[in-house]
Amino acid sequence: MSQRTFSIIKPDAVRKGYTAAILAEIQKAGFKIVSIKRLSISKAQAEGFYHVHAARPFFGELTEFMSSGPIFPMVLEKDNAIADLRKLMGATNPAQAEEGTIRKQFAASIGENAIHGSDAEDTAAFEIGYFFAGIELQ
Ligand code: YYY
Ligand code: MG
Repeated sequence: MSQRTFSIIKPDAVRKGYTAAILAEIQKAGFKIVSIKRLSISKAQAEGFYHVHAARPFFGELTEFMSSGPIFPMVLEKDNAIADLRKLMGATNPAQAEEGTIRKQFAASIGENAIHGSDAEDTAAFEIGYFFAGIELQ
């Protein structure tokens, strides 16, 4: 069944000029790009987005990094989108990511790992709503 998920091309990948190559991987894998935009977020906005990780030791670094430059948040759609995007992304630590995954190809470290993808239906709904208004999602 068709499903929507949320993704971000993170600041490291944007800085390195990987945006188009990552979008090509996403489209090749059969995702429809429902909506996409380029913007920069504040540290407070990054903290709100990653609130579930607030108690983790890496929270400060993570939110500093996510607010360090432009990002491309996007909403993607396909059958089984949430799980399939996680597969296409590869493991959080790119050193452990499978060959051919986005993180294996484009990420340098666990902290700066090129792409975000929602991990469940409820987090996808929260994350889509955090970055996009209903009028942007038709
Ligand atoms: O969903 P995913 O991005 O694969 O990993 P999460 O466990 O949700 O962590 C979010 C984000 O935090 C991760 O993409 C990089 C960063 N992070 C980190 O810097 N160090 C860790 N040990 C775990 C996660
Ligand atoms: Mg996650």
